[in-house]
Parts: sequence; structure tokens; C-alpha cells
Amino acid sequence: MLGNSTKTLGEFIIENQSSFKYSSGELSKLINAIRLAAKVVNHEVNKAGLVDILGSSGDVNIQGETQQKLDIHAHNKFIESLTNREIVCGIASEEEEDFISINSSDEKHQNSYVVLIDPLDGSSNIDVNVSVGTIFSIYRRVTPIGSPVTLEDFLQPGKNQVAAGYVIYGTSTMLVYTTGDGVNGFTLNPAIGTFYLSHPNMKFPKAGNIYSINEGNYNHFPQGVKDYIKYCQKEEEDRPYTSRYIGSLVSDFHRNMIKGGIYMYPKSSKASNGKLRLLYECNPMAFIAEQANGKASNGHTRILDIDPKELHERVPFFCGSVEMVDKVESFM
Ligand code: P6P
Repeated sequence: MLGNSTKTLGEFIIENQSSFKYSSGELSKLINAIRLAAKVVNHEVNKAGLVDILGSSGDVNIQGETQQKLDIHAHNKFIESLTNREIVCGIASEEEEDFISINSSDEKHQNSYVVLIDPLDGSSNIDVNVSVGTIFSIYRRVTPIGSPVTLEDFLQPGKNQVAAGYVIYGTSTMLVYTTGDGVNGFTLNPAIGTFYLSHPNMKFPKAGNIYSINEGNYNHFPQGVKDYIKYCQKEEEDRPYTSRYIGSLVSDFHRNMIKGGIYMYPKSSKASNGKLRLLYECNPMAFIAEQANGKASNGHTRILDIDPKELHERVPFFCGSVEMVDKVESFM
């Protein structure tokens, strides 16, 4: 897929900013902020195992503070990068209970965008050297520019997103994002710190044979989910399904988008709304999925149509190849 692409992310943004329905410069600033933070976090993630194994060999920052927990470190780097661009008026993060209001330097609250982020999803995998990811979701504020950002600006349905994407810190580091005009993947060349367009116009295959779910929770799933799993496992020549579950949403999603498949995190008797967060996990991944001809629902309702009530609310999540999501919904 890498091919001989020489187009950089920067060139791609410039070429495509006219298709961004708001001010072109604003999109560039947003994606450039994400790009910078992704490089910084990538550097830390790649050596995290070393820190964990050797303990005190971790870096200290310029204030002489010891290496922070990687989730918090990633959170801080994305906050810092987004704050410095005079483009974002508020940020919500998995790592913070409340949203963070970003005051423009002139204190006039002129910035138009809010960003919701899971700074390091799947971070428990760091210790076992499994890939992890950052997930981000971007909206225009709905309250008047010039006034302080409010919770209302964050509790928007996913269909209002203007951009969304993820960074996957895997065997290679990739930035995959959409602004509503398709999905494109960029691979980092760490030697020169440049992202190159390696996966243009990414699309979910309509069908696939990979299902991703934590089958350890089987006994706690709704009957429809149990029936779908048995359907996948049934030995019939036209259904050579395989189960692949990394325990890192971004990694399972990314593999399924390339090969065809479905990711499921249902509700269960242990988790009445499932585990994944609507605003900074399910909505951005659902926006990407739909832009890649895939589908995302809570088992009954389109994820992007759900009206959020709380910043950290959880929803059941079924996402991937459209025929596979349709099939599991038929069992529900
Ligand atoms: P479980 C990581 O914590 C995460 O949010 C997703 O990235 C991942 O798919 C899921 O939770 C794993 O959860 O309960 O199967 O370990």
C-alpha cells in the first residue's frame, strides 16, 4: 500500500483544504496541531517499553520532573499542541473529568473549534508491546463566538463532526483522518519525521471474515450477540470466519478497515452500556467508518445520530463492514 507515494501530509492538506467547508486555514492549523503531537507521542510510546523494563532510565522533562504516566503525557502533549494554535476554544479528554476551556490570547474567545480526544487508547497494551492509538473528534462550537465555551459545544451528535481521525502507534505509526470527504492514511517516516500519503481513499470491504470481540465476556452478552458469534463459528464453507481481538480499538478497527471485518463491544450484564465512550471513541471511529463505506451502530441506532447527554457516556459499539454490521443487527 505504501507504493511510491511521495505526497506529504502537509502537501495533502494544502491540496484539499478547499474541500473543507469552513475557512481553509483553520483545517490546516487543526491537522498540523494533531500531526505535531502525534510525532511527539510516537517518540515517547516507542521507548515506553524501555522505561517500563529499566525503570529509572526514563527521561526527565525540562522542569526536572520524572517521566509522567504515558496516558497523561500524551494528554498533555495534545492539549499543548492544540492550545498553541489559536484555533481551539475547548478540549475534552478521557483523562479529564471536565472539559478544558482554552482562552485565546486576546481573551476574546474567538476560536471556533472544540476537540474531544482519547489521548492513548489501549495504553495497558504498552507494557506488552502491543500497538495503541490516539483518537480525536473535531466540531465547530455551537454557542456564540466571543463567549466562553460551554458543555453544549461538546454534547453534539456525531453527525456534526467536521473532522475525526486516529493515530496508530504500531509496527509503523500512521495518521488516518477524514474531514467528510473520504478517509486517507499517512505513514510516518521516523527518519525524517514526515508523514507520507500511504493509504489514499481507504474503504471498508462490504463484507469480511474477521470478527473482533472479547469472547471472555460471552456469558454476559445479550442473546443476539451470542447468536451472531455462534453464526460466525458455524462450520459452513461460505463462512470461513476468523476471530481477531487485539484489545486496542484503533488496531482492530484499522485492520478490519483494510481487510474487512467487524469490531463489537456490546453491552453486557457487567457493563450496561458497554465500555467504549461515545464522544471520543465511538463517534470519531463511526465518522471514519461511514466515510469509508462502513457502518457503526449501537446495535439498533446509527452511532452518529445519538444525542449525547454526558461527556463520558458509554454506548454499545458495532462497527465495520456494512454487511457484517447489518447481520449482527439482524440477530439483535
Ligand atoms: P476489554 C482499551 O481499553 C479499549 O478502550 C479499546 O481500545 C479496546 O478494544 C477495549 O477497551 C478492550 O476492552 O474489556 O476487552 O479488555
